Amino acid sequence: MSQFDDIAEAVIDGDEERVEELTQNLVDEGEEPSEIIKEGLVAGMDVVGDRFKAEEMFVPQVLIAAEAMAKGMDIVKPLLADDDTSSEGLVLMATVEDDLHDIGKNLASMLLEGSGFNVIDLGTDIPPEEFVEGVKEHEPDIVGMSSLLTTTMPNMESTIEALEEAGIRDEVKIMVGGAPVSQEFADEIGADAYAPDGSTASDLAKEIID
Ligand code: B1M
Repeated sequence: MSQFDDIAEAVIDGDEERVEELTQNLVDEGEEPSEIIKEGLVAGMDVVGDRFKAEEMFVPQVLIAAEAMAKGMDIVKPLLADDDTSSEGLVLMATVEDDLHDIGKNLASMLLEGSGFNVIDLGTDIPPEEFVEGVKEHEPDIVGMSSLLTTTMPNMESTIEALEEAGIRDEVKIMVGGAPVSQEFADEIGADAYAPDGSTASDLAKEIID
């Protein structure tokens, strides 16, 4: 088993200390930060995502694994500035108004960071006007919206309308995600992309800003 596989396994096990130790070892050996992220940390989290979908892992384990992955990311992130993955673009990410779910958003944000994007996370329960302010202030390439409740999905549309009213809709690409969201819904509200999971989010993010 490679050292990357060891990191992936430690992420799956949610073993923070081992993730930190193994990640640090690879950094000390001069391994590329982007490779550590892709082949170790994200590879582990991909397995966690698959097992969650297959109901072989449950929310508490997903959270523990995500925290373990974050420990590894903390070590490699500062090194990304010297690495060629540092300039994919800026994503402004948030969960929409009235919705407090953030596990999926955080996961998608980490995977975006892992593939070289800078992410500004506004948090949860973010009203349209805060998205507008965020876009004006940070000038992101992409606005990412997450919603986990059928009752908050319409707030994605209100956010797009607010960006239109502010005259800045066309300055950004809009990506939406979250369990009840679909491609059909994304099309209906005029989003540029729908990501069913975090890995797709990073692939799509690259596509839509190209
Ligand atoms: Co809530 N909750 N919850 N909840 N919760 C759901 C979503 C629900 C389906 C449970 C159920 O009834 N079966 C249901 C919604 C029903 C509906 O709308 N039809 C529900 C409800 C009703 C509620 C409350 C109203 C319950 C109550 O108080 N009566 C309440 C609402 C609070 C609020 O938001 N205002 C509530 C509260 C909570 C907790 C606070 C207890 C907790 C959230 C903790 C937190 O997030 N910090 C919670 C949880 C944990 C869940 C479940 C169990 C798990 C959600 C989750 O984190 N999944 C959920 C049931 C379920 O899904 N099994 C449920 C794991 C996560 C990795 O997946 O978020 O889908 P997900 O993210 C995926 C993709 O969707 C995608 O990437 C991720 C994977 O890679 N993705 C993106 C997500 N966002 C993205 C953004 C992107 C790209 C991809 O870019 C923009």
